[in-house]
Amino acid sequence: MTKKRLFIVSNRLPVNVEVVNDKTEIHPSSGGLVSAISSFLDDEKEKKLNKYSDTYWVGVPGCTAPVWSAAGQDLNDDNYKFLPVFISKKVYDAYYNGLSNSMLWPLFHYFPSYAEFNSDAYTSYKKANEEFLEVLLKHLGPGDVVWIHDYHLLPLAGMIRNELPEITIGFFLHIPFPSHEIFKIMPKEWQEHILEGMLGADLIGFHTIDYAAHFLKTVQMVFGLQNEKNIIEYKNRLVKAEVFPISIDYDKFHDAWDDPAVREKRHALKKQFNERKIIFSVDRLDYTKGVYNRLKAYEYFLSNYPEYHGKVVFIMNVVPSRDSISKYAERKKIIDEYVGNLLSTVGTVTWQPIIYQYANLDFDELVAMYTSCDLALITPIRDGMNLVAKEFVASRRDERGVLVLSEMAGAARELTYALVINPIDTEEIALKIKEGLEMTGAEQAMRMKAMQKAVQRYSVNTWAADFFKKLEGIRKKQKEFEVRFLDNDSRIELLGSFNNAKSRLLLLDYDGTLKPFVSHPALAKPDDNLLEILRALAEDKRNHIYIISGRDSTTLGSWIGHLPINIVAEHGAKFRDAGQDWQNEPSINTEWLPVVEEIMMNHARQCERSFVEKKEFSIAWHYRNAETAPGKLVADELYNELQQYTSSLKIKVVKGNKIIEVRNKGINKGVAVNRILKTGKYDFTLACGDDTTDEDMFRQLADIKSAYTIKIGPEASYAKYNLYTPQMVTSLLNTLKDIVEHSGKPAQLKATGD
Ligand code: GDG
Repeated sequence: MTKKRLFIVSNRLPVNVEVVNDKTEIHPSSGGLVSAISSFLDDEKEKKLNKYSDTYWVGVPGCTAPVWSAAGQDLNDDNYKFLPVFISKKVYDAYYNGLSNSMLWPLFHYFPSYAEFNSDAYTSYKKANEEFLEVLLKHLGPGDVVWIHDYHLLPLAGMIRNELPEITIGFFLHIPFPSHEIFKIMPKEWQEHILEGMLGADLIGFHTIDYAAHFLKTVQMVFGLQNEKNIIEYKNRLVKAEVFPISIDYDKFHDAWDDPAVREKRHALKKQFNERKIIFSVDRLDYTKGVYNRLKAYEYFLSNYPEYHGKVVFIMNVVPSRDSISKYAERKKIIDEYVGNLLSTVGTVTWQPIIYQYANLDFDELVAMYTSCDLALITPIRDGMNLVAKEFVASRRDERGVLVLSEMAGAARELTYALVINPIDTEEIALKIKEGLEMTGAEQAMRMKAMQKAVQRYSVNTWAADFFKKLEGIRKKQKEFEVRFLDNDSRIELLGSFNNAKSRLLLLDYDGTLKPFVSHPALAKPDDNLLEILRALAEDKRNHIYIISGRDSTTLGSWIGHLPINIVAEHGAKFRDAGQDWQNEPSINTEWLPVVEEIMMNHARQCERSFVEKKEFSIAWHYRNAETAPGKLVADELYNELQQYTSSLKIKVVKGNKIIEVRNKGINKGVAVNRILKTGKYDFTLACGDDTTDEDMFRQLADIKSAYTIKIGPEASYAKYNLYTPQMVTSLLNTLKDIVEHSGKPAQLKATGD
């Protein structure tokens, strides 16, 4: 097996290069992402599973090109080869501070009023992403895998895809993806550019189901693209959105309990605060982290429960961050003032209710704090995941300590045994602090053990391994989905199989497959030529023909009911075997139809030349004749309203080719084909269809070797082959008719030149 190369891409390289007193200093920086990927790679090496010959890390080095060159070979790490991206200071500032942290960060964390929409900053954002692209293009080759991280690089996957359509790309977003209402606050051009960029990846990872769902909904609202089981069909490719809750190196934190330096610091802290209960928090200085609300809640706790005066201390560590952005500098001032006030109003000569540090803790100090506190108070207003919560849990080898955690942190989805609070509810936080400080040892242990199990189960290497596994999975699925036109060889093979088969199944969609699309469904009546082909084919007892359509049974019956062929109407809700009566799919209900009809009629009135097609068990709104822009607008609105109305009902809203259709759940062409397959043994199957609804049929037949599935049109599909037009289908059927009529003499089996 030839080995691929892996390219990790993040804003910063995991190394800092500085010149101090004329000497170059190299400091590796080991953030959460580095430890996640390193421990995954080590694990793979240990198990001799590593698929990558080399791992490169692409990012901004934080120094100039000459300084970087001077550091030379010393820069290489055991695990990674570093590829620096040099961006001019001006562009970097606008890309990093101006756009990433002053627009994307606040908007994605639901602080729209903090977001600044500066078009020069967006231009720099694009420019910086282009610089990343340029470095990557110098190195990437066939078979390589790229994994891009975070909001700084949202457009990059799309840019790479334009240049290298075949490359494997994963993308992971470390912050929340907001609801489409929030996303759509930014200019339309940016929305499309960002989504297009993200959709350049094969797999897009999020921390929680909510973020993935918001992304899928946003893609639907902005591009009108639906998803099937989290898979979007975009520009003839499949793109999957999945959930991968990032984690920590559990053992590193769990084992640190016994580290002599940690033990010493823990004992010192315990001694210093004697019998006092310790509350602890640590986070970067950021308005999303809820530091101000936390202080308010602590003050409220002290004023409501005065019995705790002198018996509790809150050690609050704030880590300097992004201080060149005004919103961050303002935050610092607000916190400084609040703490000063609290100390002067509540504190006494012998008791400081709060100890506030604005500094970076080293690892030992951090774990000493995690392991000596009685309660960790983590109250972000919004947080993608929050690793501090997981680290605190992993550190508590003693199974003691209480976690008070905001429901707005991604981590709250997994750490369900925390005392979960709403971060702006001061009273609730105060109450939970009290409850936590008074919790029995037995309950603390029960909760802590349950949370430790949750963190351990999906530790950091599992996270990365899971991502790569799913990335391979979607690449495999894409292979089944490619456009492959029915060429001469395949056509001859198909005709040969048909000729040799004893029992043949022909599954034919109608509109767009046997007849081209026309301005109104009623105009698609079959012509004599088509009827003659179908009749001749049906006369051969070896052929079992099904017209399998979304149309109503009355129309289909009146058009082709006189022929000895079977009909499946309304996507399978009704069916009729040749010469028999119509039957309904049991369990179908139509109580919802009048309401949906009214909603559709209201929208049809807003969109000229659109119309509603009412069937017995389903209903469709068509806008093929409408102007493109208003058609799309009304389609989006109608789709949303129908989604809302149908969310609690057993019905499905489906977007097709210039059509929105509502029908019963569990009724589709795949289910219908499954029923048909049980009616006999077929050694040849041909299925033709043009619409998204035909994909269910293609998927159902995907594993049957003797099945030829053909998508009509140039789009990628689960079908094995594509044909351009309905005329080509008729021509193929005509050749099959010739074979039947000449009883399959081999001389007839040559391809006609379509
Ligand atoms: C983003 C998302 C998501 C903090 N102070 C000190 C220190 N830290 C370490 C912690 C932890 C990390 O920094 C902070 O991680 P978070 O997850 O809490 O937050 P962000 O930095 O905002 O990260 C976040 C994350 O990406 C991963 O996807 O969870 O939601 O915003 O590891 O330990 N470490 C040391 N001293 C400190 O003073 N040594």
